[in-house]
Amino acid sequence: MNSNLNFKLYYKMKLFREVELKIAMEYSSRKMRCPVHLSVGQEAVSAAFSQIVRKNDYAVSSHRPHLHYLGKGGNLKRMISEIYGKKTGCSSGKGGSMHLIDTSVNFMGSSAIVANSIPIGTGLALSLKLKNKINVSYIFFGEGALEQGVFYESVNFAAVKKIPAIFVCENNLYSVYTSLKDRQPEKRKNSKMVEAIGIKSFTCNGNNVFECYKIFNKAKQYVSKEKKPVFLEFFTYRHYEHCGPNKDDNLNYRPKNEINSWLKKDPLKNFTNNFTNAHKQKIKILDKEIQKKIKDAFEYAKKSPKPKLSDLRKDIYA
Ligand SMILES: Cc1ncc(C[n+]2csc(CCOP(=O)(O)OP(=O)(O)O)c2C)c(N)n1
Repeated sequence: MNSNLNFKLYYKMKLFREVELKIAMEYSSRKMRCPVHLSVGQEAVSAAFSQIVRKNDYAVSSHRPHLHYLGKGGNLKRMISEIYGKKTGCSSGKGGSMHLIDTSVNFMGSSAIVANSIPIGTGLALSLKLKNKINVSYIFFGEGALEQGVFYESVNFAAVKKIPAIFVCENNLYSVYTSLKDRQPEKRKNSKMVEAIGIKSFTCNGNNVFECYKIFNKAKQYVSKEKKPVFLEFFTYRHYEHCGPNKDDNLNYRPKNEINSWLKKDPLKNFTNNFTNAHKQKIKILDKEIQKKIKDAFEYAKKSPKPKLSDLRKDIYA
């Protein structure tokens, strides 16, 4: 457990968890005026992604994009500023939590409309192929996006055109309050379905950061070698409500035993337990660094100016 990679994976998971918890804590002061979809419990996927993705790869995401943006190398100060609606935000304070975009790190956008960014990420993959680039386009979405027609159009297009797209599905079993079993045929394997459309697919335990790392690595190598797209499905669970800073287990739409069994698989807790006492000192140093980084980002965001009314029509392309 003392390899550099393990510390890097720990650092990212812990940073991601603490950022989301800080947003949750500050939310009640009513200075963040956009809805927030937190990824507490789902950190392993983005932490692993952060160690595989390259600067010139593209990424797009959904309504739950914080950790994908940070994983892609996005700037924490700019993300927190965006959530506070400030001019220094990555979308100039006009997008909010669900509409992060930062072309300086090739994070090409996220959208509140379920599945909306999938064709954009697919188009980016096509552009990479047309320009003979070695890079790939990562397309993040929840399993709810598999209930939208554009997912199938995009996967079909990617298969036919043999483009470097990595479709990343974080399957957390719920679309808002509705369980997977009420939305998709029981026992259907999404990976098998996507394979039938013509794309190589891998599934992965989304609570094991090292497994996630291995799958991202495998996917990247497959796309580079075969020049074809890949579909990845990570099984994971959100610890907080669908949208907002609270827990909503009192609503009883998720069975108690299910919640408890997933909480026991907490990706950060379990990974941290693997470090021996000899590494605790290093972990302490990393934790301190993380707290400072988050404190600085929130102070920066709070102090930053709001966009001016005259900026309202800037950055509009259509
Ligand atoms: C086209 C569309 N339909 C419905 C919604 C309302 N909505 C917002 S998030 C969401 C749940 C999506 O679930 P999933 O894709 O699995 O992502 P998760 O929230 O679980 O991360 C829904 C139905 C929407 N934003 N867009």
